[in-house]
Formats: sequence, C-alpha cells, structure tokens
Amino acid sequence: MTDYRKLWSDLGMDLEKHDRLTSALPLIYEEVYLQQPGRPQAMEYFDLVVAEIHSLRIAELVEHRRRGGKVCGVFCVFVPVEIIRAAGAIAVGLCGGSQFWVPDGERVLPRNLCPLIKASVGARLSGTCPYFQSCDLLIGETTCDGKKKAWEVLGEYAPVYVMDLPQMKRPRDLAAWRGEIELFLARIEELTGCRVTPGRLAEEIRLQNRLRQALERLYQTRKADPVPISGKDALLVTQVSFYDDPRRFIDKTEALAAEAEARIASGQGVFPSGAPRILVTGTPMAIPNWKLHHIIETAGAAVVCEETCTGTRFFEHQVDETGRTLEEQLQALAERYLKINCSCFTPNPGRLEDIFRLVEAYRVDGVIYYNLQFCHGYAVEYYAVEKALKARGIPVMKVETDYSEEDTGQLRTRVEAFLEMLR
Ligand code: BJ8
Repeated sequence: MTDYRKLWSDLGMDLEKHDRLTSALPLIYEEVYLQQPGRPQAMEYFDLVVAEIHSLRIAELVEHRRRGGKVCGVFCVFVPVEIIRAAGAIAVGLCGGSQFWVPDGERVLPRNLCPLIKASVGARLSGTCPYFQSCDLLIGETTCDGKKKAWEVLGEYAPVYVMDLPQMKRPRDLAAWRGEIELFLARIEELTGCRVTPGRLAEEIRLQNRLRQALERLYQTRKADPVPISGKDALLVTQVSFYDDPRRFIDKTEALAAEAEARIASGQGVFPSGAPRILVTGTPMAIPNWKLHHIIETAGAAVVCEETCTGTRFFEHQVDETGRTLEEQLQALAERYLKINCSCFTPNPGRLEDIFRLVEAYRVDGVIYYNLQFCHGYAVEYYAVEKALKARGIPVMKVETDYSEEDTGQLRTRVEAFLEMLR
C-alpha cells in the first residue's frame, strides 16, 4: 500500500498545512454533494476521485515521472493538451478554486486581484498542492492581464512557459496562434526529449475529441425535464476532467451519461419536473468551487448548463481528425482552439450567440452571470450580455463574488428572489 505521507513529503510539501487543507474537505463534500437526494449511481467514481484527490492520481503522476515521463500544469482551456500527451507527457489542470490558498497568493499578489489567480499562485507557494509539486513545467497564457503578470511571479518558484494568445480573431491572428502552437510543440519536445509524430498526434487528437464527446453526451441529458443529474454533479465531472487519466475519465463519463439517459427514459429526475432551469455563464469554477451551484440548487432550481470554461467552452467543437501531416494537424488545432469565446477577445460576439443557442437548447428560464471578483473582462462583457438577453425577454442576474463564504447569506437571498421572480 502506498505511503502517501512519504510521497507528499518527497514532493516537498508542507504536510502540516496540507493536513489543515484536506481536513475540511470531507465535511464540505458531505454537505454539498453526498446529501443530494437521488444521485446517479455512476457518480460514485467521481466521489472516489474527490475523496482521493491528493493520493491516487498523484501516485500515477509520481510513477510516470519515476519512469522518466514529464508532467505539465495548465491553467486555461486554450492550451492544446493533445501536444503535451503526444510527446509522452501528462497534462493536469492547476487552476485554484479554494479560499484556503488565497492568503498565500496575497503574499506576492495584490489583494484586489481575481481569486482564481491568487489561489493558483497560493497553491504553489504554500506547498500544499501535490499537482503543482508534481509538475516539470507550468504553461501560462496571455489571456487576462492578471494572469499574464502572475506568470512572472510564479516563474520565480517554478519553470513557466507562456503561450501568446491573440486577443482578436482575424485571419492574421489565427496565423499567429498557429505559429504559437508550433513554438509550443518545440518547447514540449525539448522538455520531454520526444519527437511528436503525426501518428501520435492523431491518436491524441482522437482521444481528446472522444473526451469532449463524452462530456457533450452527458450535457445533452441535462436538456430533459425532469433533469436526470444535478448541475453540481455535472460541474464536478467537468472539474475532474482536467486532471484525471483521459481514458478512464471517458469510460466513467460515458457510463454516467448512459445512466442519465436511462433515467430520462423512465422519467426519473433529481428535481421535480417544472423546477426553474438556470444557465450559468461567466468565469470558470475550479475545484472545489461549488459555491454558486450549491446556492442555486438548494434554493430549488436546477443548473442545466454552464457557458464557462468548466462547461461548454471546454468541450464544444472537435479538432478536425483528417489531417495526416503535422502541418495539417497544427492548423486543425489552431482553428479549433480559436473557436473558444473567452472575454479576453475583442470583439467577442460568438459568446452572445453561444448563450442564446444554449438558452434555447437547454430550455432555460433564467441566466445567472457568474463573475469572479476583479475579473474585468467578464465584468465589462456583462453590459452586452445583459442588454441582449433583456431585449429577448430572458431574465438575467449578475453575481460577483470570490471564494470566501462571507457573502453566502446575501447571495442566497438574491438568488431566491430571482427564482421567485422566475416562478
Ligand atoms: S479561456 S475564462 S480558462 S482565460 S484568471 S480571465 S476569471 S481574471 S480564467 Fe480563463 Fe482561459 Fe478565458 Fe477560460 Fe477572469 Fe480570473 Fe483572468 Fe480567468
């Protein structure tokens, strides 16, 4: 049996502090997840992943590195993980979603900065995240200003490589992004000492497409009324996708989707038919950030879709699999990734189109716009989203919050009033 304390200590972690971090999780998980009535049985796997969040997968990463493999940490859905894996490395998502890490982040970053950035940097500085400790290279990207500058600070603690993401979507931006992906490939080959061949890249493109399709299949079931799976559970599945083994994740997600489909056939749901249906749109929710979903769903509404990077922005659009040469494959990757409609782009009309499409497809009654505090891109873009939704008579409310629990009571009151209005 693996001695995890030894494994963590070998990774250079602060064990005492780590104990404090992990001791709170079971209680929170019990309240937020395990007390939900009528959950699909296939969620057991995802419960296990959370229960063993710092052990089972970490042991796999350690073993991979022991055999000479590399691990890369990523913070954004724009990073083409297919390339990392085609070079024999493992990609893990590192975005911090816990308030526990924020004070450590504030040691080196301004307080009035997005909590996702502070928590991510804090996770590294505190020595309490075994995923960070297992990484050979961190991959940043030039999305928002906060992240862009945080990489410079993080670079003092770990090797960081930054991808330059264009901020517009003209043909010349696509060409620049394609060039950036080529540079990225060269850096990953240098790190791993492995050449990326068209054969290996084709395999990883197909695998990541299958992972996207598994999530898409699960999301399709959320269009039903009554909805067969809670928004909290669906969010957890997407969060887990960022660091789980992709093949295992696909199997488990397909099993969950099959169970959800069977539930639809027998009319079984986790909320009564007719419960208000909510689309959450905005900034990502990194694990264990379940705050807004928990508030909405304990107030009697169902979150049926997330237009976020821990939702549809992560899995929509496939990479074209017909490319046979590296040239063609890199072009296909560049085109697919540039379809993501993050607010860091200007203009960003595709996001509005996505929101309308999802509102219709998921039969949404109201939209809750989730904005992490100090995320200016999404905060400013609210103007256009609100205007467009109101013009179509779709109720919308904006929630601006961080990872702390201080405003939970106030948020609950606002969400309840919004739901009352929908009813
Ligand atoms: S593609 S949303 S994952 S950048 S860190 S932008 S919340 S202030 S995470 Fe993102 Fe990629 Fe865009 Fe998606 Fe705002 Fe915070 Fe910046 Fe953030």
